[in-house]
Amino acid sequence: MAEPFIVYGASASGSVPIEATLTLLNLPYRVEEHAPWEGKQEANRLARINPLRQVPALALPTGELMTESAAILIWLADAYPDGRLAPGVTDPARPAFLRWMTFVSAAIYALYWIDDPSRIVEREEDHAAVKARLFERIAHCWARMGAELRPGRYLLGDDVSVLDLYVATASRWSPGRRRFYEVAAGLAETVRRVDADPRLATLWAERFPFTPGWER
Ligand SMILES: N[C@@H](CCC(=O)N[C@@H](CS)C(=O)NCC(=O)O)C(=O)O
Repeated sequence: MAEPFIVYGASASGSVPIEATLTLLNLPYRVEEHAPWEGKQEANRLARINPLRQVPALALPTGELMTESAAILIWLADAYPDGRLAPGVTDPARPAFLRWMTFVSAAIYALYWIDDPSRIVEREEDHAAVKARLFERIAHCWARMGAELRPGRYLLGDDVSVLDLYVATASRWSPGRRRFYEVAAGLAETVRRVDADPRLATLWAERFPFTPGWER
């Protein structure tokens, strides 16, 4: 039997949409837990997998390692087209798919590197202001996406795609879902649909539970 996929990740992190994708595709995988934000030792343990000391990473059955959440999600959807988790290369929805996958990764997700403001600002008294501006910028990016996308049942039309899984997860990070609903009201129904997908109920419960007050 082929080696299963190995997801290097953590609950509530960017590995969750990848785990959701593997679940919807019915592909065998196991998760190796890494939470690099928990300290130097944890970060160094991850360095042997990803020298950037970040999750997610995915080991393919061939042994090749991928990092970068958007690339992993697009690759999985393309490599297993029967799962219909992305518009195909010639599908009219493909440009929008690539655009918004890259947008979530580059304009939004990458900003969380300064969720620890000491990485860019020395003075501790400035940290709260950095965080406030960071979350404002993220809300602004969600607002842009909300203003430009015209979702159907899902963000790109009638079929769920890896973009929906990506947005359903990332929109729960700070500034949080309530703010997301405010600034991108047109996308609210689609993310709620993904939250409620019965095929993902176990995954959400184990990896990113909807505990009381989760929407913030
Ligand atoms: N560009 C990366 C970003 C990954 C990322 O920021 N991961 C966070 C967890 S959700 C992380 O590992 N943070 C630890 C750190 O940056 O030190 C991707 O899209 O996969």
